[in-house]
Amino acid sequence: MAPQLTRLILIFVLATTLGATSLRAEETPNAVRAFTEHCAECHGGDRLGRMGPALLPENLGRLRKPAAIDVVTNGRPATQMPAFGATLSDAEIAAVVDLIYTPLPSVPQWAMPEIQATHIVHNPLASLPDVPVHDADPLNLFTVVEAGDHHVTILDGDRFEPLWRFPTHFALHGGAKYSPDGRFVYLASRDGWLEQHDLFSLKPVAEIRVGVNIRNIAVSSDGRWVMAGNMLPHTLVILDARELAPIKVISVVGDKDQTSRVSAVYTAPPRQSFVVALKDIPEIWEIKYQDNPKPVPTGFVHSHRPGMIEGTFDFGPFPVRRIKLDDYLDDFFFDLAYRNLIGAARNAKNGQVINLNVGRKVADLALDGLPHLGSGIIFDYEGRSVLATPHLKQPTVSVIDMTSWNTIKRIDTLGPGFFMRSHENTPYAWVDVFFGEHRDAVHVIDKRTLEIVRTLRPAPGKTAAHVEFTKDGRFALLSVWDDDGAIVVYDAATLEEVKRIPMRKPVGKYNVHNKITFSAGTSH
Ligand code: DHE
Repeated sequence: MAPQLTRLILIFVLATTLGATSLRAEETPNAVRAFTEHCAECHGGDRLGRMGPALLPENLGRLRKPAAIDVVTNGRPATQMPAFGATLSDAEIAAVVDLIYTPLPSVPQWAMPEIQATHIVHNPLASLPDVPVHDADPLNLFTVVEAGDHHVTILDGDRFEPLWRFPTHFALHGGAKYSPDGRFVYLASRDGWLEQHDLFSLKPVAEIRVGVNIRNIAVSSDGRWVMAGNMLPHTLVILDARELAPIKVISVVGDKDQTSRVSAVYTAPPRQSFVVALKDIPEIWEIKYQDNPKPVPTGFVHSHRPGMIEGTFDFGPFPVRRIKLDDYLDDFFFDLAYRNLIGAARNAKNGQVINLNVGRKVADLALDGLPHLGSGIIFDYEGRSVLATPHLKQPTVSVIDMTSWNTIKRIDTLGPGFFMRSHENTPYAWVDVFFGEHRDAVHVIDKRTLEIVRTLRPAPGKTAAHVEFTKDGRFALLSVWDDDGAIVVYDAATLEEVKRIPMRKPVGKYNVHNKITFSAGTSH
């Protein structure tokens, strides 16, 4: 071999060896490996969502890639999403973000046939007794969600003793919803399952998978329908509340054929409708469930004149009225008459008030720091109705006059809070400090003075969160949010501890009476 050729081969071999050394396999950002190690537990190995949302291009909605990199690096405040900036390199984070913006070869279909195929009736209603098999007050029961081992405990709200404990689907989220008489409880899991249980016989009634990833559910005030709002696919599903037979799937599609995840769905009893906010289309949908909805105008009705209804109407059962907004809504809340909807958007600086009768925004609210409105409450203060809500990103509670929509007070807290609760029969409102070093603290605020009067620490070092009252408002039940946790019962007048019931990471608890009477001190 000519010496020149030998030198060339040597240079080539050296170059490739050096190249390989500088790009060793373990240093190459391997997106799938990083995803499997760090993300799959919460978001699912298939990226279809588990405890965390599905991570697919069609579900990332308004989130741009640089913002996604920021979320993976720094975490997302007010969620369970941790920061990976110290665990993963920049290149690995970029690779994981590229991966989640890559479409899956196919996203599972979850239309009527797939939904129907999962429907199981465990105990037909006709086989169930007409009266409770227990002697507890059926209206003073609590449904307690235990996230530690994915169970629910039904708690007697007078004796504070568990009546029934049963396993649930993975990661229930959102409030338990009851039939208007309080007999049936409906639960939704993040992975798309809906369950119905009977609080008379203490037996499961039915279950069905309505989506791949569910947002939340609502029960109509006439007790006939359940509506589920999905994150994936982008649909609303209406079911017969008796045994969860699916009735109708509504695709969530905007004017430009864009689809949207559902932010939340709630029932509005005086309006006989479900109200739905959307994450990716700036609209609210109102869907009437009463038997014979009033005839509505045909086609597209559009008017900018004040006082005129604006929206599009869809026909047939469960007609959809669409109300256009200036901004997307992530969470919302109603006034007591269900005339106004008070909404908050994750990226917005202000809240907005939308009058549902005229179908348009009527006021902006000075609400920055992402108030968690679904966790807010209403009460009377100096003769007027006020709304109070914690903020997920600020250590404060805002108190807002519901006539002028002005903020009348900001109450400083030890950290941002998630849930605020009260009851008509107590002068106090309770708010947790869910985030930060004081997450073991709960403030008690006097509704008459808007001052914090006591700060409780039921289990130092462990998160204390989510309060709910007994039917009569005499006791407040608080969660110690730990696998080795507890429900702590306080006397709501003396603020002294009465009892501690061990539970596996109890999250939310929902009193039958307070929910079905739409108490102003709790969520609905
Ligand atoms: Fe929730 C209710 C949205 C994260 C525990 N949460 C709700 C509701 C919405 C919502 C829209 C009202 C549904 C209903 O009751 O019908 N939650 C969101 C989010 O957007 C957020 C920030 C991100 C997400 O993961 O979706 C979020 N939520 C959490 C958590 O990380 C919490 C603390 C733990 C968990 O279980 O996931 C959590 N959310 C709760 C609870 C309720 C809830 C306990 C019911 C409160 C009630 O009293 O009604």
